[in-house]
Amino acid sequence: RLKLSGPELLCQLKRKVEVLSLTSDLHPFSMLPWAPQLPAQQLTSELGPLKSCAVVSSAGSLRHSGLGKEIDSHDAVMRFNAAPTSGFEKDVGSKTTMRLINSQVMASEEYRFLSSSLYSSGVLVAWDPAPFSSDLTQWLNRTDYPIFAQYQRYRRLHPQQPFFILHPRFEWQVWQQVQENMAESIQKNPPSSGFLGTVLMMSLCEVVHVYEFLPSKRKTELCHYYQHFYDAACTLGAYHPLLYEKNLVKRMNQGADRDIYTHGRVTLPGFNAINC
Ligand code: NCC
Repeated sequence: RLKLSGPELLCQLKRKVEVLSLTSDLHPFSMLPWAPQLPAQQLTSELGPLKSCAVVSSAGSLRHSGLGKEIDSHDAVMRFNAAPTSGFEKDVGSKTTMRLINSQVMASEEYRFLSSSLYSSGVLVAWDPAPFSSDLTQWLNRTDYPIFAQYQRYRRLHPQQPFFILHPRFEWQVWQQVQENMAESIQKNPPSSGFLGTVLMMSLCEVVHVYEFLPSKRKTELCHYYQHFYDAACTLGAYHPLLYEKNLVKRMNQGADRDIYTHGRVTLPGFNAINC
């Protein structure tokens, strides 16, 4: 199969992936009594366009990076799941514009989704590993975790905070792009939050800097910068096709290789900034 160049990959991603979120008028959600809790508008029409954006992976290699100031200098900063800033400002910054969370974080007791202040700043965006090519009704009745029950509870507690749910079509469109550009078959599990968030930001921002998704010289088996837990699978992937996602990001990077080594920094253009 033909191996696409970086610019070709970027154009393909732009052409074939659309960031879609659930809206209150979308069938079958529109039939449900809690439909009015869903946003009336698409995430992309509410949040963009933005100039410079930072995507902060949760990797252990952010420790001792000193990247906090650089990360905060962006117009918008995206973080993931239960990743905190408090106590780690020097390395990861303190600004949180968007937080992308998986449905496990919303549903498992240990993450205190309904009670922790961690989730209450910025815009929340949630996703659930929906079955491949299932329709929305099937998904609604059989989500991986109880994302919708938790969504309703959270919305009642924080009615003013913007909170979007990604359409499963988006996650599988991204997966398809990873698969189409790899020589081998990849596991049929959705991409990691990190890669979904990167593509999401590429559709909102003029330029996206992704931190420690491609590991720097600080590469470590420490899973997260905020926990004392060691597992190389966090960086290389097990459930998610993480290694393949990273391969794709490496090929699309427009920054210098040196920036990856020193800062764990990748530079990607926003979809509106490329001419295809
Ligand atoms: O670990 P997680 O992701 O929250 O990390 C966010 C994103 O950062 C990138 N990452 C993280 C660690 C690391 N060493 N290298 C990295 O590149 C990845 O892109 C990752 O997506 C997820 O994708 O949602 C994930 O969530 C966790 C977990 O559910 C949450 O952290 C809540 O604790 C998953 N872990 C487990 O299910 C045990 C993880 O597989 C993926």
